[in-house]
Amino acid sequence: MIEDRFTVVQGDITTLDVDAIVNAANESLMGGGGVDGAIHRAAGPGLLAECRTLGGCPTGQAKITAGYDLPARHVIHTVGPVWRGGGVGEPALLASCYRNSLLLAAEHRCSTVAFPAISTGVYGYPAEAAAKIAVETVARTLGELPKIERVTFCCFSERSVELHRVAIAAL
Ligand code: AR6
Repeated sequence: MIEDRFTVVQGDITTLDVDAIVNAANESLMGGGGVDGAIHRAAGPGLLAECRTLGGCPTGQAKITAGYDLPARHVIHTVGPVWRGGGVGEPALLASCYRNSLLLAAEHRCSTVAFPAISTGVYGYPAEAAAKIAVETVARTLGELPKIERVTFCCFSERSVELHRVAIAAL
């Protein structure tokens, strides 16, 4: 069953020893607050130097770098949509973030990948709807990617953990 390949944890994604952690970045890929700031701080200056060479990233797409001082081997930078009420393509763009991140992880032979709750901080996406999209999109995409063994949803709050658990139970 796909959900046997899911783990939900509460904590700081920068501490996870996985093949790739996903960063909720912005289109510049030049760092920021929230999880993006935490990842750049923990990875060290090499990460920003590599990000500068990437030329940014459109919303819904993903780009990969090394993990530098992180325990994770890679960082996959994806750009979630800013929530503007839900009527301008936000759900499809958020789903693209999860799908494209996993496709890129598989291309780089990552078998363990951890995601934060993309767009649910500064970008304002409602957490419950975002958790459903995250879980459903990862489940669907993992069906095509047998070499990805484990996906961790790394939630910052207890509520976010609960929302992801409920969404997994509803699959
Ligand atoms: N580990 C795991 N999750 C975290 C961590 C962490 N260390 N820190 C925060 N979160 P946000 P967004 C959670 O705002 O909404 C940045 O400035 C947080 O509680 O980091 O996609 C970028 O540069 C929330 O649930 O990302 C962009 O400009 C989730 O991570 C913008 O914010 C996402 O919150 C992106 O906004």
